[in-house]
Amino acid sequence: MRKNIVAGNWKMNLDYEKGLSLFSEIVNMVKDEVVGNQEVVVCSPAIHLYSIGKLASPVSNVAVGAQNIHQAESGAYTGEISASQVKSVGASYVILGHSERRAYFGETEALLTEKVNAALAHGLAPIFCIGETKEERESGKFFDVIKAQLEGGVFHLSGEEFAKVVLAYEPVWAIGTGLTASPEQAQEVHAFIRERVSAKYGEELANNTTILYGGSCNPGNAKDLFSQKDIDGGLIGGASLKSRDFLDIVKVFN
Ligand code: 3PY
Repeated sequence: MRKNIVAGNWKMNLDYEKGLSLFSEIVNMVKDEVVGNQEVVVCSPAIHLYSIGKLASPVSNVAVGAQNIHQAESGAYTGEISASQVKSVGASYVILGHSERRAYFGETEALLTEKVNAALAHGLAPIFCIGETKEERESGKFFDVIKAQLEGGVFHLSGEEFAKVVLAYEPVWAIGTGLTASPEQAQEVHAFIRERVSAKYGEELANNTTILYGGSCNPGNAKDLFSQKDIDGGLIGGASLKSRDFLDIVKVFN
């Protein structure tokens, strides 16, 4: 059976102390309130990773992730962080292909392929984001866009490698806009993604693939979204910065 995951994406928010205290609150609330098998992941800025990794280690179902890595092993890449460095501070996930990185940092499918390979080579599970812009949705091209992002970013992997990848459908028009895909719109795309995975890797692997929804997911809409057949959790932006809101989303799977 596939895993249900709720992952927070803190983006470039929270100074060191604030990040630590939010993470401690999350860990305590998870201990007290989570009774299901859902996995909780916090993807923090790099400055928090070491310390929150230490706080997370006694709690088996809170994992830590980064928001980016460089594709190279090591070397003269001022300002960058490698997969092995991220792994060495206790992270187990890394978000790759987020639309903000595609749009503001020019990340292409070719580059993302290298980053996905680097993550897997060092035991980090990619949370690989895909999703269409407003124009692509309105012109009806969104299935083509999503297909191309899957083919370009992760379909070069072997089945064994792909089994470690978590996918996240994040419609760009729903990120930071307060707009959310309706449960039906999201389910339609999730079912399409699972069908593409099945065509490439077979039904069993497709049924075991966790596909998250992201894009203005909050405590008010999480239940309706997560009750859809092919939605296995969420990648949470703004609502992951408030422990109560984040936990209320996590607890949809209790
Ligand atoms: C959002 O919900 O804004 C996100 O981008 C989550 O990654």
